[in-house]
Amino acid sequence: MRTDTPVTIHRQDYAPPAFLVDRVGLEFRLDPAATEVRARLALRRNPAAAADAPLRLDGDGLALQEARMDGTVLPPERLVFGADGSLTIADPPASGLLETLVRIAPEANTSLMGLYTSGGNFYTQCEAEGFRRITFFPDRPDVMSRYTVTIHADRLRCPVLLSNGNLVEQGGEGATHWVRWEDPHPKPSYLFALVAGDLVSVSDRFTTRSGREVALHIWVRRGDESRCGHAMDSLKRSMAWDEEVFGLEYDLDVFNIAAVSDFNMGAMENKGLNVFNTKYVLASPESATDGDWQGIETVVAHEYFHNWTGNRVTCRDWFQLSLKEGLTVFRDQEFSADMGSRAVKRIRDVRGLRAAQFPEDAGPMAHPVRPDSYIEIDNFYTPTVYQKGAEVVRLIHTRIGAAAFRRGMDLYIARNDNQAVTIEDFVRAMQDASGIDLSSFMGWYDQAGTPEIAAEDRYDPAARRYTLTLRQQTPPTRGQADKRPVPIPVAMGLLGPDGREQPTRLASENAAQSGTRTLLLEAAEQSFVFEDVPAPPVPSLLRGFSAPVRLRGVPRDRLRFLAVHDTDPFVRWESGQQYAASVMLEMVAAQQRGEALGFDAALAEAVANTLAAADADPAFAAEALVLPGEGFLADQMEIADPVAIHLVRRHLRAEIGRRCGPALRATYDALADHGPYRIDGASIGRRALRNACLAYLTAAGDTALAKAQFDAATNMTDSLAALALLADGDGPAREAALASFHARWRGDDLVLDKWFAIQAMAARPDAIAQVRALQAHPDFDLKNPNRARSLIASFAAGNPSQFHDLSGEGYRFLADAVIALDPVNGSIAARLVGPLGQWRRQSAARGALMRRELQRVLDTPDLSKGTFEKASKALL
Ligand code: B3K
Ligand code: ZN
Repeated sequence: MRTDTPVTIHRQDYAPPAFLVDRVGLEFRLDPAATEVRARLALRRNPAAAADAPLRLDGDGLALQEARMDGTVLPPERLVFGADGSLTIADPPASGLLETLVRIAPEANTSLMGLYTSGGNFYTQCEAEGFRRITFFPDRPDVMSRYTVTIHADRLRCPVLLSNGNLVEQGGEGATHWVRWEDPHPKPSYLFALVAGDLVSVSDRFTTRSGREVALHIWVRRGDESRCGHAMDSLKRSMAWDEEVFGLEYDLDVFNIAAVSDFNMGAMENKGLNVFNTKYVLASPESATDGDWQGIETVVAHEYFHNWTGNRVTCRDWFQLSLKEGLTVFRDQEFSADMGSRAVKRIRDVRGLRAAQFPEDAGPMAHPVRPDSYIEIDNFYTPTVYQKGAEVVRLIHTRIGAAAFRRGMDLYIARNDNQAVTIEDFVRAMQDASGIDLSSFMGWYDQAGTPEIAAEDRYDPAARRYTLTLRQQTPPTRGQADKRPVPIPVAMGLLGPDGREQPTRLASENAAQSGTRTLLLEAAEQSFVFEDVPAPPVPSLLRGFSAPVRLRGVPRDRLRFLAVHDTDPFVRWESGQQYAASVMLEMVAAQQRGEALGFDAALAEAVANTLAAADADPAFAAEALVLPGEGFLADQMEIADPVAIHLVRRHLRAEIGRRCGPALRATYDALADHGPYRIDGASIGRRALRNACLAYLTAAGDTALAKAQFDAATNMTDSLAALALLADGDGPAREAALASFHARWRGDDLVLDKWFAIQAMAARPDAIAQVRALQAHPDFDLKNPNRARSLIASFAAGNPSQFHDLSGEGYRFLADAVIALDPVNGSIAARLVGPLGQWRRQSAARGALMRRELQRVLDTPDLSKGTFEKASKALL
């Protein structure tokens, strides 16, 4: 158990920083075991803070060698060290130059926060609070400074020395050399970066529309150069897109990306020097799937877009995190939609939101997009802050329209450039640019929980009048029992009995409108009256998923109708999914009662229709073919039954595979790719559809086809799709395929991650024994976040029927992993706790076992505060 109770930070307690730091000079002497960091801070009292506020500098694990103020050594009695690692300087002057020298050990840093080594090279990660592990500093985003960074290092071990901004000087003789980087833009400490080592670059150029020549470099380990093309291409397309869509240009002469295989998350937007997980840089057709390909495009764009939304305009405090993350996710979503199929992109994003954010919003870690408190900010880089945050930006976009949104962005940046601001500043800019009162939209930022809406309608044939009543309510979440209504834009249309879209006229309007319109549901209940409606219509609601809500109670006959006829592709897909979900949930109930599992022929019919029309848009067809996932179904149940859900889904897949066998096989054969391998939207869509067919055919018992595809595959998408299906089954084909895949890819970390993940997610009765055995595999490395996630998180989050095995062994495995990982990397350990927190949604027997494991985690000595926060909140 922790002996202290970690401090909770509250949003309401915000106070401006006591001191500002206008300039920072950093000087590094790099050494894996003992790096020296000399910092010169030009400080002055913040006129906006109390005149006697102390000069407190954050620090974490720093060994102070010396400290001077304006050249004079500070005596020990003026240096007050806090238990949290901080340093307070007694009797500070109103302004002055503080110089400190500290020593740190990058090679001993397994947390991957601050300065650390990976493969003998040096990398940093500072967001959110890692800079304090490098030097003493007011490590908070509202202290923005201009940085000059000098790096000294061994010339042979570290030929490449990088930091933010522009390279301004270099030199050195003999074994060591040095470089100096200057970043002309003021920035918060979390955007500081340093990369040094034996790296090679793939380079290109981009000319901005005002004529700035930008050198682009992607820095990788020797041998990885040939796999950077897609990342570079994505970067150039992102730069062009941001100019075209938002008028935002890059603002330095160089843009560096460094790829590292030990990294806590996807990537980091440090000013001018993005650091990326290799997973989001390196790709070749043989080694990366289409999903990886799309992930690279998205993440490269996301980090690049942060240059304006995050870096030039940053967050006042970490409660405002969604100011940069929600907005930047919205921007990367729009970018990807413009690069490929908008409808398919939207479907995927909504799938992701429902898989991760909806359960979070209904669980113990539910928090508003702008949280009110935290213990460890690292725990709040969540689907709620990112994905729901992006949905809220989208709501505003929908409400005020694209043109006003663009004006709002211009205003937001013009007003707030080089400042650390709040979510109110963003909403105010959108409001001022549009002239539309957006004050009630703050409810979306301040209330946790997923709003539920329901529709009721009435048709009056004599008056040709149609009345649509919409109701909303948000379920209570911890600490927020009563919720007020939020403004919900409901994009909608009306379909006539013939399935055709009808023009609509509200009673308040003079003329009818054609196509989609948006109703604004602001109250708990509101009625919308449509005139001149010739026949009882079917309403198509929430087109394009116009708000992150749960739409309840659409009758099945309407779902079937909409799935076939609606003009909006999202609603067509959604209605098919909701129809299938409602059938499946009924089957789960039957399974629980011990009744035989029937089959709803409409599901096979829908698959047949999808296949018949698949030519027009294979990627959409692939999305439509996939049955709702196990997590999505569990999230619809008060008390989930992961085993019954799994059985039902497997049963249905086999049944559909049998009933639609010939059509599935015909589509599968017709889509065989004989030409050269191509990565474009159309080719990706065809592979997705073909592999969706393969999944049904395999479920129906034809494993020979998967084996043949695995043996013949020349790209990772097809190879992995087949391997996953084989790994789910039994028999010699399984073992042979896994062994040959391992033998072929043993030298490639990113592919080996897939090999671990596929086995962790195989829903076989021996899954727990398998993951335990894999943990002892020589290629397993708990210290590497990608590898740890590929086994542990893939099992706990991606294999629900086995994770929730009634023996409780799945829970024990996860808790053991958290306990082992916590002292190594607390931030990854904390993120693994999540699945155990869902105990309230499980049966009493499972819940008790889950709580026991959470308690065991909590009882562990010296737990990190992040893991403490997750485990203790989960138990509440
Ligand atoms: N801003 C980083 C995330 C940092 C996470 C720190 N625990 C990546 C991104 O969202 O772009
Ligand atoms: Zn981001």
